[in-house]
Amino acid sequence: MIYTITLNPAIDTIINVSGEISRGKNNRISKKVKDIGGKGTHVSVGLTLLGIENICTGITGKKDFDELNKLLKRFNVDTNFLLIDKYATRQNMVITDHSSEGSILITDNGIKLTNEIVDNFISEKLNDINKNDYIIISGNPSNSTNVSVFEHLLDRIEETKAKVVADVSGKYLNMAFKKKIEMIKPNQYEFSELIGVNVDSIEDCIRAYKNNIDTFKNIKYLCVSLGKEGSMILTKEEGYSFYPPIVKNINDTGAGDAFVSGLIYALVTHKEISEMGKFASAVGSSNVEEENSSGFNISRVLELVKGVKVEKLEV
Ligand code: TA6
Repeated sequence: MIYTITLNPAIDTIINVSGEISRGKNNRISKKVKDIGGKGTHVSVGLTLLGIENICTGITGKKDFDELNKLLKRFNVDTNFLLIDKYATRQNMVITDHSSEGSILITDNGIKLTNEIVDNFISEKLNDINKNDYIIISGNPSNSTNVSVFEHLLDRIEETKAKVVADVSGKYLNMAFKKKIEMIKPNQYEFSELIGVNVDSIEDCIRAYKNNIDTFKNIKYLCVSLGKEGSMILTKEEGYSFYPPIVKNINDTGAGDAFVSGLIYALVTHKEISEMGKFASAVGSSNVEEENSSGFNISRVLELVKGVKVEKLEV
């Protein structure tokens, strides 16, 4: 079974304004919708759309969770969250306009997690996980959560020998990096922060990977996303870079999560690495063309995958 874990899920309010948003003028709302937020939730939507059975789990506040759950049920996502009394599911905002320059993301903090909450989560929601399962930790816990609590979660999961995919950043990525992880997906800034070397291109990434090969010994697949520069997947044996076709940027919030759902689909259906990156790039590109942050258009993915350029890398 595949479990996604969202440690800080959200309900996003997507606000579309007419024309190009700018300071000093009245940016009038042309459309406002509620959508799924919080990364792992988006990965579960993607996997469900791709026909991959998964359980969408995580930890959130009880208040307002029903609204998030209803949004997930629209995609027939199987949910099983630990709900914390006295807290609410956080509310984020995604602002889009007609500039095709990308969205503006404004996020609330969320609940401070503790070891006790993590232990309750594991015993109530992940009690049966084992070495045949995949655990997709996508999205950071709230900033107020001590990194030692995140390490506690990783250690509890490591005991089960389940395979872990981590799409987290900052201090949480640095922590995940120390553990035995199947796949991590930093963007170029997170990758630069991880290895302490500035990375601006695919070439920089390869050089940095080769110069730090020992530090990646616990990571089977290193996937680095470089925005418009494309992405790359490196293992000890081989590496490829991927360049998606240009698409109209309606809303790029959620594209990284859609990309992850494409990676996981390819991973669990045993695709070659060259195919894994092509498919994930097409899924991410299809997501960008959608007004909402969650989901993508499957038939559009199958069209876009033909336009993804792949280059084999010397690793
Ligand atoms: O990746 C997209 C997204 O999940 C948005 O839907 C928004 O909720 C945001 O990221 C949350 O990011 P955070 O890092 O605060 O969990």
